[in-house]
Amino acid sequence: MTTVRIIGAPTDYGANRRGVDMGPSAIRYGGLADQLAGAGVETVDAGDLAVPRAEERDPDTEAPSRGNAKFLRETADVSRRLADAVSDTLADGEVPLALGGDHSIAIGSLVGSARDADIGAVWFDAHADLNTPSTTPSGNVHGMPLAAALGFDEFADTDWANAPGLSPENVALVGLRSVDEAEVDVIRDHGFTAYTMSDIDERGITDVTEEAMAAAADGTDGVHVSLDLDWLDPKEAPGVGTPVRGGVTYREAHSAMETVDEADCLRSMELVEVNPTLDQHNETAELATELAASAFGKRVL
Ligand code: 5AB
Ligand code: MN
Ligand code: MN
Ligand code: MN
Repeated sequence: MTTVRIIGAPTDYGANRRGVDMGPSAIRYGGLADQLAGAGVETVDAGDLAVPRAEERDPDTEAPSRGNAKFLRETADVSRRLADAVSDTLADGEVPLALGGDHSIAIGSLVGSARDADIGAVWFDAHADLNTPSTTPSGNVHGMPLAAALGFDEFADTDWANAPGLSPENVALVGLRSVDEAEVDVIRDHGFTAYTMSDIDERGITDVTEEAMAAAADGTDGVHVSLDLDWLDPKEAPGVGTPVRGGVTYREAHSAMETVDEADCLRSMELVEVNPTLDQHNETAELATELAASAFGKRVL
């Protein structure tokens, strides 16, 4: 029987909106353990990583080599500890499920998941998250985690990002609809597999997700699935800091997660960007728990 280890990472250093640090509580309260039980997996909850409040820290954007990235030192600290928790979980034969927090936590998840293995990643997100301190339009590190884990630009020489076991040929982005100019060039130049919302419209979510999982898994030891709740349309998932109209529907999202399960190569996963202060009756957090259950095998019949 699969055991899923839940690891909370209540950060908001990487986002432009306070409140995303309450994501792990909201997702647990939204019924994560029950949903996963419904998927027939065992769960253990490792609690939350200790994350100092952003107000007590200096975003420190003046430091050399940090470019315009805010809270990069704090992000490095959380990333190191999350990477250890994720790699320990895998070493114990369990499946890590990290709860954000903002999407910067993906750096720790990916580095930990790729510590002793070659991995792929599928990025379900409205955004590409491929900015770096030199290209970011906002300074927010939640727009950079994929670039960080791949060791682009300033992240190349760090000891906390740049996962050696992850390369762009095994990264697939699904659901793109808000991509910065610099990110468009990066996607074209590095051989990513990338699907916009138009691709999903034309080909259907099942086809696209099957292909994304296959491209990510090819030649690797398994796939990390990163689920940013702003991947969904804001009508379905209002509780996110950077909503973009025109996202996937409730049914498409479930169908994609069922396809993730069927691909049978899920190694690690995270649910990120749930912001309870922007949500309605915790519906975005509840949706996150349902989608995780589908990815771990829950079915109606
Ligand atoms: B999210 C933007 N590309 O870099 C930037 O929600 C938005 O983790 C990033 O996908 C959105 O600031 C980050 C404009
Ligand atoms: Mn996003
Ligand atoms: Mn994201
Ligand atoms: Mn966001």
